[in-house]
Amino acid sequence: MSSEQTFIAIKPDGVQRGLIGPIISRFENRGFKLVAIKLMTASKEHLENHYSDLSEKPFFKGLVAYMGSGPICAMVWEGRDAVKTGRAILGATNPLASAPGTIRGDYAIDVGRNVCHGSDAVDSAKKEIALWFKPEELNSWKSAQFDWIYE
Ligand code: DAT
Ligand code: MG
Repeated sequence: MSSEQTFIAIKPDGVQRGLIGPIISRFENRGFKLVAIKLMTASKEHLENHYSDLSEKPFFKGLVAYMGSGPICAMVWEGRDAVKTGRAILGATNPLASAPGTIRGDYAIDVGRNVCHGSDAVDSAKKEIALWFKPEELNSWKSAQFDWIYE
């Protein structure tokens, strides 16, 4: 359980529904550290690259269109076990299967409008961070809360 970085993105529906603040709060409140953030309307090519492992799926075209339909709030969050814990904070892919208390379980209904993305493994997090951010956009800083969050 080392310190990791994970790529978290508030999808166009989450941005449109005013959920940037509440979603950021969940990661901040848990104790994770924000190291990069930007609002970005992604191109078709960029999104096809981001979801390349799903290119054979019947929902791929619709997924890329939805993800490109407006700005996305792209972020990198850092902390102990951040990838796995980030997925737990998000909830299941299908919001109807997500427990209340998770982001998708509290804010979404349809799988195709599930408001938030989170990396599913340390390796994919590295790839996604490199796709969405330039190295100089990642901030290296020590949070003043660090010693109150970690033993
Ligand atoms: P996750 O976003 O939980 O990592 P995924 O990587 O399997 O899930 O799929 C990426 C996105 O694609 C997901 O957030 C919503 C969409 N999606 C997945 N399965 C779907 C389905 N059966 N029908 C429609 N959209 C789907
Ligand atoms: Mg995924």
